[in-house]
Amino acid sequence: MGRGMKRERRLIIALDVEAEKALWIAQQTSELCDAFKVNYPLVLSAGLEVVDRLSARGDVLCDLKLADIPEINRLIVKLLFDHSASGVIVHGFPGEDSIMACIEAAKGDVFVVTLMSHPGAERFLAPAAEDIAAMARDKGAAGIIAGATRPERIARFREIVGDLMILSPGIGPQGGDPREAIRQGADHLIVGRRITQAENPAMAAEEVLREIERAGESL
Ligand code: 3DU
Repeated sequence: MGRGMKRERRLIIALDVEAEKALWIAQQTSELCDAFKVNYPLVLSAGLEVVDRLSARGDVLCDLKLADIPEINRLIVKLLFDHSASGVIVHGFPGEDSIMACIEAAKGDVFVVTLMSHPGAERFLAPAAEDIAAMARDKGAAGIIAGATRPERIARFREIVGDLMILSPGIGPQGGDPREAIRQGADHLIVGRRITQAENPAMAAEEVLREIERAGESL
């Protein structure tokens, strides 16, 4: 990824599984996605070495949704890039100094969470999400995260962030429709369980890729 996430497949696979399974899925799907995403369940159980190991198969986006004071965010971001991360996902609500600390410490892309995909995001994040997206744009983030469960909001985020990347999680078990997220302006879908819980993850990834392509054609 360096600075600049690939936009070839438009799919990021969320590896919220134990380490050996994550490495096996990465091996099966490395040609089918632009990056792998890791989160606390994998990193806390396997350690940051799993990021180094996955990075042999593709770009690794570390979704630790950092939300701390600038100094602690900076230390964590440094650790992640020392372990071969290609990008990080951070929360926007702690404010611009916390975001800036991440951007300054990163040796790759920083993505800022705007509106999450779960129902509870309605109360605090939904009213602030557009403001957060504008801050991400103004501070030099590579892109934003916007849930696929509220696709109409993605169209508005696109107007705000221009050509920054929009990565959209929340499809499959969370109820978001991949085609709708793409049509409303998402660059990439982040997909976890629909692929990782499938009997054949590569086939499940190919199915998502076909949906992305069809949605792109109907634009
Ligand atoms: O629901 P899935 O199994 O496809 O996993 C979605 C992943 O994306 C998971 O790692 C989760 O932490 C992340 N994510 C969201 O689901 C929603 C957000 O708003 C941000 C990240």
